[in-house]
Amino acid sequence: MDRRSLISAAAALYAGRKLRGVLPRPTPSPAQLRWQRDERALFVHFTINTFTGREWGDGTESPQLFNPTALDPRQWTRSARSAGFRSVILTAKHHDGFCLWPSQLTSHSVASSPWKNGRGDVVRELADACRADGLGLGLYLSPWDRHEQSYGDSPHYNDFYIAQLSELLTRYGKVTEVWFDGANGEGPNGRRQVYDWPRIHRTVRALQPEAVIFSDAGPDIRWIGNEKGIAGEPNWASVDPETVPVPGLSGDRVVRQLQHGDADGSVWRPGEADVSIRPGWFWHPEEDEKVKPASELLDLYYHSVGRNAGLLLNVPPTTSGRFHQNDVRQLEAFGRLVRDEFARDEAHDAKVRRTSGFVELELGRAVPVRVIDLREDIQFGQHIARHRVELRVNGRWQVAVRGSTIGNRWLHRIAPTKADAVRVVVEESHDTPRVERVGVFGE
Ligand code: FUL
Repeated sequence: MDRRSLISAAAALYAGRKLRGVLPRPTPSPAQLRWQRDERALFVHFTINTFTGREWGDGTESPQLFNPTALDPRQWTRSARSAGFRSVILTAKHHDGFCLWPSQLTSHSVASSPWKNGRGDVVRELADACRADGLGLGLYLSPWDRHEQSYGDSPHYNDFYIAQLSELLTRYGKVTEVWFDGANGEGPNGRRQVYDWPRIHRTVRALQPEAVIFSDAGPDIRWIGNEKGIAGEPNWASVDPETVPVPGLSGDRVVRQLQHGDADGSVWRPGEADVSIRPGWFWHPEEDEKVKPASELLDLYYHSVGRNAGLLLNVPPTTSGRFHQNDVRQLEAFGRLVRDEFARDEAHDAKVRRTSGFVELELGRAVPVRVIDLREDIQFGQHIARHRVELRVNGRWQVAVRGSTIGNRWLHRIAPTKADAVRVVVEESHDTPRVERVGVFGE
């Protein structure tokens, strides 16, 4: 590089740094804010795989196989609601291409199945159940379609896909989340499909302007980078959109960005942590005894919601079309654990002293502190990069725990410590720190 280009490169770098410092930091849209406050969504993987015992169908399955004996989406929504979930996201179409609604675009759907003599519609029944139980409706439409002949002929399949998406977004009332996974295989003859993501996003915006769009690359909600339900630490809601421009990329840089976000990221795109209550996403009878116990689900709650992410927990119906009793039992027990865990905020009548970046709570009595529940006022963006929590034990302050980001919610679990005052000190922040809430939970 010659001297002139060196100087201009240095100037550009400097301008970039300065710009980053003066550009406003990103903030959530109203839909993203609502989504973050909801915390918990239930994932429902159900399709022809439920009947074949597979995780990925290859698209050659006969629709005759789909025949739930007692489909009951109201059972799903009741369990979801009782466990504190605010929406349900259904695999309207998984990779095998079978549609759980009677799509006009293909005969590979419930309309060709014996279920309800081909007159059933799972999406409709779920939409009705969600409405009845006051839950949001989310739909997963797999871009990868192993049945559809036009797959791999990019313009044709893109038209087909947009038409299916439009059916889903116009027939069933309000949709709160549209879910796009990143799996993208070869089409027939080895042709690779190039998806038209801008058109897909435009379609969702036009037909369901209040829905959030999920994928590795957002644009509203990002995948957390693993299927274990665990967010990174730190975890920023902001990302650098250039690092994950489209779904389906892999590599350390991509995973790091998904797990942690980016303190200087220009775009607001909080993480959603998906995980299944069982080893697989779909129901397999041999996994009936492998349902995660409620205590493990509570740990996942701490590692997702408690780390500034959303928890998306999958519960797969059986061939009956209902959740298995083992899943229902653990799901409901999980709901009770969360309720008990946060039943009594010992700080609710505390005397509060606060300045920017410092909050002190006088509890008025000694409490065996077990959980500290922090919230940043993210309407104004996420800025806190490092903080610590101190407890006053027998009149002396001691550091209980150090943390990094806070965001919508950060939960610290500590060994129970009897303290009569709690302090949160922000040690580093990218802009004015706003600790909105400090909850203190005892034994
Ligand atoms: C992935 C799919 O390949 C899995 O089958 C599952 O649906 C998971 C949630 O997303 O992309």
